[in-house]
Amino acid sequence: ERQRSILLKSSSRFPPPQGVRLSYGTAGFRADASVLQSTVYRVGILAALRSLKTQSVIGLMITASHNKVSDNGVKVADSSGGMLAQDWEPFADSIANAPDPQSFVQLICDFVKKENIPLEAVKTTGILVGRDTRPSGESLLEAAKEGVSSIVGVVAIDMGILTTPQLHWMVRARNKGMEASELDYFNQLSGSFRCLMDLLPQGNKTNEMHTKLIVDGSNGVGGEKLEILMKMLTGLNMDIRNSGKEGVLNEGVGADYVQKEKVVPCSFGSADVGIRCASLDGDADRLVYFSCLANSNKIDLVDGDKILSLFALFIKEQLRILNEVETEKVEKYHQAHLGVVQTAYANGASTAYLKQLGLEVILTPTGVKYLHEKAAEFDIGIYFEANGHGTILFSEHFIRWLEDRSDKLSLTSKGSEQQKAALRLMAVTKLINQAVGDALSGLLLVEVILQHMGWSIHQWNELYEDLPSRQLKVKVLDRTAVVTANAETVAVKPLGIQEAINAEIAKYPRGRCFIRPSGTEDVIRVYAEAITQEAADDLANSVARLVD
Ligand code: NG1
Ligand code: ZN
Repeated sequence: ERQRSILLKSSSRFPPPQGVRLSYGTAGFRADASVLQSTVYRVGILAALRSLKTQSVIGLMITASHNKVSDNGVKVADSSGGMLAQDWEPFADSIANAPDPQSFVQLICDFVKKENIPLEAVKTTGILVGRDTRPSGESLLEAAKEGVSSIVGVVAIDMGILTTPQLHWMVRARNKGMEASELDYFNQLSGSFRCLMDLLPQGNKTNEMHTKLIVDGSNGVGGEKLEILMKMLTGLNMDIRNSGKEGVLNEGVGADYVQKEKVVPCSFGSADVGIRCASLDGDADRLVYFSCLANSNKIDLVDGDKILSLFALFIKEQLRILNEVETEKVEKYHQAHLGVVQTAYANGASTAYLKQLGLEVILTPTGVKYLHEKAAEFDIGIYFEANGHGTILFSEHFIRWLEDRSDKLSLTSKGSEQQKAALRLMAVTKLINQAVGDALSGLLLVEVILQHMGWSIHQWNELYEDLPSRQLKVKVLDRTAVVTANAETVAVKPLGIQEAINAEIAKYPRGRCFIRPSGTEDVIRVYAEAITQEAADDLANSVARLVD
């Protein structure tokens, strides 16, 4: 009862906006920052309840990622460090849209009862709250804290400005009983990076041109964090631009812009031709690479699919070395189950390449939560969206086996190729973020693998040639009219539309096309692929007309 009156009182200070319907989409709530105060406050309460339910630390992140600076958003990092459990999403939707304090508090009480949420903390609970560099973040963070502390017994811990993956990493680390400050994060990344550098094959010294990297920080939080991290690293020659000191967040810069428009971001140009470049998004959970072309603002894009391919190749190679067992006496080796997870947006050439490497490739619907979930089913699961969000997950079982194996190898064959392979894999498990896709850790892994292979960005890019593709979005009144199946590759509604799409596809050799409702914008997205750019454009345009 005391709890009820606290909630009534505090929620009356956060009236919901009129006439706005919000939904916990692909990546939490997103909207114009001016309407989010009440939503963020309410998500603070949700996070606090989640913390009591799981009796663990939960995260709350205020960001709208690659969207424009006047937008903002809020999402919850679950106790594992991953996305909020999907069965709580409907509750998130209903509380965000409750029209008044009474109905809001009633929803909370009903949910607490239904979910059997203990209203006291037995184990370590608490909410880590973070935000990106958006100016609106400061007051939204206060609203989140108010929400959290209106649940008796749960405290909000203000982590300040962070990248989204840093916050997820911290939640995961806390719940594993590990140290989880920002410095711990930087120490783990730089330490494991150093370890991989020490294990580079002899003689793989690439020339100066190949070692230089220029990073586009999207005028967001990623650039400034990378500057700190860079000071802790040796063996990398990095020039960080668009780190937010001037220039507008995500405007003409960043991974989303570079990947969708396929042009150079601001402050890159002809002087950078031939040099390896990377681009982060506004909250640094996406990473793409590119190189500038001479006499043009176009780029050679090296997208998430190619990062995935590079990672897959490296891991596969280390597993192969590890499994080169000379005698039967050595214990039976572990057939690590390595798999990759993509969405329908993955370039068809990448999927063909990965399959040709003998890898198991799984498609899921768009949204990190789906990819992550699938990847977690493997011993080693690598997932990436084409837009550059992805990571590598290692199962606990595999990590234990690897630790054991590398202990034994250090006794029996210290310095052997096998021991090195084991140590490399161990370092990768620490370098690459196990909670969520992380542009900073991904960048370090790409860099060290390129040095390992002795490759330039061009050699990497030539692993396979992307099929020309086109992505369009069509503004519609009701995007829910489109319903998809089979990992979004088939539209089952409106009736008959898939047959019409198929008829278009049939006109183009190696044509592939699908439509789906966006989870973050009021649009239907159209994706098309074909053997020429012109054909891909035509196919996308004619299917867009079917949707309109
Ligand atoms: P929607 O708007 O559902 O397509 C976009 C991206 C997703 C994901 C989310 C969250 C594409 C085609 N879609 O989702 O991959 O990153 O935003 O940020 O890039
Ligand atoms: Zn992002």
